[in-house]
Amino acid sequence: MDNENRSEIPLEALPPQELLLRMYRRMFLIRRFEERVNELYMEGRIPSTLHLYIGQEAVATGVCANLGEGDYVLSTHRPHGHSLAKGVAPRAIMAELFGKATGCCKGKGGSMHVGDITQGVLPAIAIVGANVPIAAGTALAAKMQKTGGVTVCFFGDGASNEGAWHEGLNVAAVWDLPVIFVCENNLYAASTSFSKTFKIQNVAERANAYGIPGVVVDGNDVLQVFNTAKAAVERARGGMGPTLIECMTYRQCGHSRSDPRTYRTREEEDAWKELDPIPHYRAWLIDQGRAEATALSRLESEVEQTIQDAIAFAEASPEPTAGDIYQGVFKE
Ligand SMILES: Cc1ncc(C[n+]2csc(CCOP(=O)(O)OP(=O)(O)O)c2C)c(N)n1
Ligand SMILES: [Mg+2]
Repeated sequence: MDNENRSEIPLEALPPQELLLRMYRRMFLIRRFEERVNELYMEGRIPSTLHLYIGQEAVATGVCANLGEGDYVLSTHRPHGHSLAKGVAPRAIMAELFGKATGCCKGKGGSMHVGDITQGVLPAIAIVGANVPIAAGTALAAKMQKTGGVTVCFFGDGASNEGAWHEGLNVAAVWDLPVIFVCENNLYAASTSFSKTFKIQNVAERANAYGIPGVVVDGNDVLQVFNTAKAAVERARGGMGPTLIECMTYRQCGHSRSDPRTYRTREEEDAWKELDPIPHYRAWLIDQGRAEATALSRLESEVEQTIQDAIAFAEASPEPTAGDIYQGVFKE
């Protein structure tokens, strides 16, 4: 796909310049954050396991660029990108991955539970599909309290075959709740390919069953994602209820750290790497005269420093103490 044809969005519909650059920065931050986290994991400096978001950065970035204070984001087992895109501090996420007391969940959650309620990101839930009814709940709260906030629920293609997914979509639809359901269709649920578990072409077709709009977008094109999410957020804020957005994308790594990827070919992986959202967007910004290459390189160096700072912060932070164990477990 060449950059000219990649995004057919008319120029007047493009987000303002500052936002265009901020989206590049966010995507680059998510990518490099996870690449470094992966290295730290391989060196044994980060415990537990990891589900990397590498390849899918345009989805979280394009959607969350439409959100602000008072809006909520929910994620599942692949949550680093969603948290970074909504504005959770890299230091807080890194410290959480290290299991340190300064982490966004005080070191008790780890990779699959990152989130920070002060930034509108509910700590992630690793049960596939379980965040969907909870998203309906935060959207219902916003509607009842008239906060004007919207909720974005991120999930995978596999999640849309869970019972909870259907219940959550239905209740959100019948009550016109301010929620945007964002399916990141990366073609696989762990080792199971999409075609083995769906008789339909697209998850978005299921929106019809609940009487809400369903849209399919190129999830590797941050501008398409941004514009589609913008319309869905406006619709939700305007009291017109949910939208289901299906973003077609690909996870470039294995499902988790122990995945030999025998269920897909190296050729398929290479073809998707050609569609990597970050170099495409970088080239588009330069081609369209939206950014100088030197300015982007400078921004990239700043991001590297931010990540380095987050690692140093996490390493220097204290471990949780035994006395902390019951804190944050029960409501005071
Ligand atoms: C209810 C439930 N069943 C199974 C699992 C194990 N599991 C974790 S991730 C995953 C695959 C989910 O696929 P998808 O929803 O497409 O998300 P992706 O991993 O592709 O981002 C599975 C089966 C789980 N965490 N929860
Ligand atoms: Mg998937």
